[in-house]
Order: sequence, then C-alpha cells, then structure tokens
Amino acid sequence: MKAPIRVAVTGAAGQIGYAMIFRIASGEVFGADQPVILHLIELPQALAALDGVEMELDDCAFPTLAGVVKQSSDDLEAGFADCNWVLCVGSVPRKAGMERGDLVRINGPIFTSTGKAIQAAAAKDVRVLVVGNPCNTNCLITMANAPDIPRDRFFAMTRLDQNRAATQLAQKAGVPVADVSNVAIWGNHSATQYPDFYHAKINGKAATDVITDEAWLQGTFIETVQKRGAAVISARGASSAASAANAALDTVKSVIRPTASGDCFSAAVCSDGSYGIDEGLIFGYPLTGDGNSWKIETGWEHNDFAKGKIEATLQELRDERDAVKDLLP
Ligand code: NAX
Repeated sequence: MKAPIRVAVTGAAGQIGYAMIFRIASGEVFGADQPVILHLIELPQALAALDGVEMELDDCAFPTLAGVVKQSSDDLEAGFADCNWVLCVGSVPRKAGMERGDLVRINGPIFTSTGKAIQAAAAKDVRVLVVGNPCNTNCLITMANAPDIPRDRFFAMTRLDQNRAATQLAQKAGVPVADVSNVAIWGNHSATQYPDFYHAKINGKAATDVITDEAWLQGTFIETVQKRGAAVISARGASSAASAANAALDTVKSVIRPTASGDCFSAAVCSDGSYGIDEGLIFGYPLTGDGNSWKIETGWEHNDFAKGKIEATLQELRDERDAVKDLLP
C-alpha cells in the first residue's frame, strides 16, 4: 500500500456528497493500492448528519479508507489541511424563483474563503474541482483567491454534460455509449453550454456521418443536454445527484489517468486565450492528458453555428465574472 492521500469533500452530507464519498473510499477512483483519508466538510448544522455518514463508512469496512476527518465549514483551513484533492460540492442550490445572477451572488462568497483556505493549508500538489453552481464562476473565485497555486490545478465540472451528450448520441445512433468518444462541452455549465457534436465520434467516425439528421443535432440534441437537469428534477422530484457524483469522479479519473488516443474529456479550466476566449476565464474545453498534466486540444475548426454557440456561452461567463468582480482580488 502507498502512503495515504487526503481528499476533501465540501457539502459531504448533501445528496451529491453522499453519492460520492463511498465510491472514493472504495478505491474505485484512486486505485485499490491507494489509501485515502476523507475530509468531510459541512455547515455546522449538518455535522450531526456527517456522524451518520461516518458510521456508514465504518460499516463498509473499505480496506482503502485510511481515516475520516469531519470538519465544520467555520474552519476551512483545518478542513483542507494537507489535502491533495478538494472537491467543492457544498453550496446553496438554486430555488424556485431565483435568477442565475442571484445564485452567483449568494454562492460566490463561499468560494473566496475556500480559495484562501486551500492556498493556506492544502498540500503543495492540490487539485481542486468545483461542482457547486454556478461552478465555472465559483471556480474562478476560488482560483483568484489562491493566487500561489498554479492555475492548471483548478477545474469546474462540465463532465455531467459530456456524459449526458454521449448517451444522447449513442441512443440516437443505436449503439452502446462506449462507442461514442471525443465529446466536448464548450463554455459554461449552464443552459448556454455548447455540446459539440461536430467533433464527436461514433465508432471512430464523425458523429455527423452516423447521425445525418443535422436539424436534430442542432436542435433536440443540444436542448436535451442543456435541459437534462430540469428533466431529472421533474421526474425524480430531486436534482441529479448520483449522476453528478459519478461525473465528478469521472473528472478526477480523467485528470489522473492518460486520455485514450483519439479521445478527449471535458472540464472547464482557466483559459489561456485558446479559441479567442478571454484569458483567465474558467471555460469548458476539450482536454487531453497523460495522468500528470493536461492540455487544451487545439486546432478544432468551428463553423458559424458553433461559433455562435461559443460566443453566447462566453458572453454569459463574462457577465458572471463582472457580477462578482469584487470577489476577484
Ligand atoms: P444538497 O443541498 O443536497 O447538498 C449541499 C450540501 O452542501 C448541504 O449538505 C449543505 O449543508 C452543504 N453546504 C452548503 N453550504 C456549504 C458551505 N459553505 N460549506 C460546506 N458545505 C456547505 O445539494 P446537492 O444536490 O448535493 O448539490 C450541490 C451543488 O452541486 C449545488 O450547487 C448544485 O447546483 C450543484 N450541481 C452541479 C452540477 C454540475 O454539473 N456542475 C450538477 C449537479 C448539481 O446541480
């Protein structure tokens, strides 16, 4: 067995946290030979629920679980101490009647203290994945408040959108989802995201050669992916949790393992100006990596339809950034 790594999860008693931490503890994400110490962070009023979660973790008797630290969000430095990964799930969910702009202002301040505490206390190799919405802009705030941490360590989650898009393409083509690759989500994790079917592949062929109904791809496909979260809420009576947790763990796996040849994975990362996106925005791109470092895939050509979609999601992210300017030192 290797030396343990430390993985922090904020909002650990919430529905995504609950769906996530058992899988991390099981060894599925970091490997059967990699012990993990879980740092479970919650609001003070939810700490009692974490006691129950810890009992259940005990009762799973996972050989890879080397310890559990429970921490109130009142002391984030203690929560993030020596952590190698920080998964930022905890935030206030959007409620009926709440505008996206309201959510940005409500959740933004959580992430100033998150960024500062990560910089002050986390391990030198820390990587940060922001799931709590609006996740791109929350990630931007976190990164801006942790200026000593290299920018390539920060990710916001667009993987649930990637997974949703892959399944929609597979179902339309009548193939298993494993046959779909190279699905990129451009821009914001929001209704303006652009799920890029033009570069997706089905059995190695262009998805547009397999699914020739371009009107469906430009219309129903994109809308289904963009509105899938709302469809789950209306059917289940609660928001996506298991699939969101799964997507977060898929993101971690994609960062720490090499990308298969000809494939990519989606996450929002700090823009280096690629594709004309403002440098420093947290923007969804196609990425590839070798398990240690990653890069934005370059040279993808976009037609006017795609350019219009990318411009719209870029503008939304600019507006979100402007709304939280006071939180960006
Ligand atoms: P829940 O309300 O079930 O859980 C959130 C948990 O976070 C609660 O237990 C709460 O006590 C805790 N919390 C709130 N503020 C906190 C703080 N400052 N520090 C620590 N913990 C805090 O929500 P859940 O369904 O788990 O969703 C969590 C977040 O994920 C929401 O912001 C949601 O919008 C976002 N999502 C993001 C997705 C993505 O693809 N990026 C998809 C799924 C999900 O909608």
